[in-house]
Amino acid sequence: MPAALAGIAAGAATLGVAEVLAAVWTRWLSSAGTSSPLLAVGGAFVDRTPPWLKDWAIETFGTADKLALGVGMGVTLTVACAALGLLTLRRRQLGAGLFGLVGVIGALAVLSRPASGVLDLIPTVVGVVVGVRVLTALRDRVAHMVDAAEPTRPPHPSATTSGGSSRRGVLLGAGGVAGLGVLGIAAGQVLSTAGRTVQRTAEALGLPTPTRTVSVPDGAASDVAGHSAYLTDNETFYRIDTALRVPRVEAEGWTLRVTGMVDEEIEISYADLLGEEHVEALVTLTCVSNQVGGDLVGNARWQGWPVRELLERAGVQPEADMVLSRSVDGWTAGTPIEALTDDRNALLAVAMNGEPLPAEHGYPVRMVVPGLYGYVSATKWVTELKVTRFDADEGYWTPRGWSARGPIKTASRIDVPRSGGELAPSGGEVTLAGVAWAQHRGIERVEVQVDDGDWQEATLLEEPTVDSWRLWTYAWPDASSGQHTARVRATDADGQTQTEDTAPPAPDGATGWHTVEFSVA
Ligand SMILES: Nc1nc2c(c(=O)[nH]1)N[C@H]1C(S)=C(S)[C@@H](COP(=O)(O)O)O[C@H]1N2
Ligand SMILES: [Mo]
Repeated sequence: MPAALAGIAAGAATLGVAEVLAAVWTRWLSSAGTSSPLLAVGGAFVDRTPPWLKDWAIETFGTADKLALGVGMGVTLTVACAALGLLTLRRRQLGAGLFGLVGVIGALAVLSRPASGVLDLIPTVVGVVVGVRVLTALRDRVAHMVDAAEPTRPPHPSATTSGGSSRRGVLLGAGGVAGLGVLGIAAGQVLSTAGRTVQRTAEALGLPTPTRTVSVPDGAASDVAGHSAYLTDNETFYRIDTALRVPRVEAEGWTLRVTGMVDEEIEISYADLLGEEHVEALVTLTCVSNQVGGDLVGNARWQGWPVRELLERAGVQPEADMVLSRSVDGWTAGTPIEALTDDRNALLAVAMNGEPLPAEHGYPVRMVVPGLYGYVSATKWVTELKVTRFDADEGYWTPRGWSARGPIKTASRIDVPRSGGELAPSGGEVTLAGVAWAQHRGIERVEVQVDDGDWQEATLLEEPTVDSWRLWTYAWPDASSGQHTARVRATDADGQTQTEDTAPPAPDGATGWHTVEFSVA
C-alpha cells in the first residue's frame, strides 16, 4: 500500500511539473506544438483509434468522448504507477528504469505531435527527472519504514540506524506529494486555457453584411413540444473533432494558403476574407459516426465566402480531383473538387447563426460543404487548401478505416415520442414528429409506420433549401392506449428510399430505420 502510493505520488509529481511547465510553454512562450505529455499521449491515442473503437466510444459517450478518454487515461496511469511503485520496492533499479521508460514514451508522443519541436520536450523531461527522484526517495523511506501502528514490536534494526520513518509519516509524505502533483496537473490545464478566449464580437471583427441573406420561413419550424428546432443553437450544436484542447487561433494572425495543383499559390488573411462578398446559407452538418436516430447532426445559418471563388482565383489545374483542407492542428479532410466548385454553397464560414464562429466550431474560419459528412469536408480552424488528387493524398480518417468519399446518406429520426416515452392523446389522436435529411438532394417524402400497420405519409414542413434538414409531423388518428412501436423512413428527391438494412457508421455512414417504443396514455 505505501509502495503503491509512492508510485502514484511519483506519477503525479511527474505530470504536475510537466503540465505546469507545458502551460508556460503554450501560454507565455507561444509554442505551437504540444508540450503537455497528457495532451500528446491522448492525441497520439486518438490518432490510432480504429473505427470499431471510435464507433463504440461515440455510441457510448457521445460528445462526452473526450471526458471519457481523460478518465480512462487517469485510471490507467494510476494503476500503472501503483504497479511501478510496488515493483520499485522489490527491484529499485528496474522499477525506476521502467518509470523512466514510460517517460520516454510520453516524450516520443510529444515529438510526434504536429508542430512539436525539441523544446516542447523540456516539460516532460523535467517532469520525469523529478518523478524518478520522488519515486526512489519515497521507495527508500517505505523500505525503512517503522510500523508505528504496532508499537509493541521492536523496530527493525536498520530502521533505527538509517533514521527510519513512521508508516504514518511515509503515507502522509507520499499522499502530500500525490496531492500536490494532482494540483499541478489541474493548474496546468487551467493556466493554459483560462481566460484565453480569442473570440470577439461580430462588430469588433467587422463582419461584413452578406450580399445574399437567408431567413427561415415560419412554415419550416414546428411548435410540437420536444420537436427539433429548425435551427440548432450554437450552444447545443454537436461537437466532434480530434482536438483534445480547442485550438485558440487569433483572427489577426490567421491566414489561409491555397497550394498544390494550382496556377498560382495564394495566401489570404482574415481581413482579405472579410473584404470579399459574403453570402448566407442554411446547411445541416452531419457526422458520419451518427447512429440511426442519433444526435450528431445540427442545422445552422452560416455566413462566409464561397470556396469556389478562392479556388478560381488560384486557378485549379484540370487533373486535380480533390482538395485536402488542413486545420491548424494538422487534421485534414479530402473533399471532391466538384463539391467545392459547383454552384452549391460550399463556404469558408466565419459566422454561425449570426455570431462569429464559436471556438469549438472552428473560429476564426471553417469549411461548410452541403451534402458531405463532416469528416470529408467541414474542416474547423482551417489554414490550408491543398489542391490535389485522391490517388495522391488522403484525409485524416481515410487510412483509419473510413471511406475516402463521404456523401451524406438519406436519414430520418423520430424526435417525439422519445424511446420509452408516453404520449397523451387529444381527440383520440397523438402527434409524432421528427426530422429527415438528404442534404443537397432534398426530402421528398417521409413515412411513418405504427406497430405493423401500413406506412403512412407524414406531413412535411417547409423546406427553404435542399441543403438542410426537413421537419415532419404525423398525426396518428386512432391511437389506442398501451404499448406501441413506430418506425420512420424518408425518400429523397432522387426517389431513393432509405434502406431497412442496418449498417454501422464505419466506413461510410449508418443505415436502417429509426424505431422507437412508446406508450399511449
Ligand atoms: N480541425 C478539425 N475539423 C474537423 C474535425 C476535426 O477533428 N478537426 N472533425 C470533423 C467532423 S468528423 C465533423 S462531424 C465536423 C463537426 O463539426 P462541429 O463540431 O462544428 O459540429 O467537424 C469536422 N471538422
Ligand atoms: Mo464526424
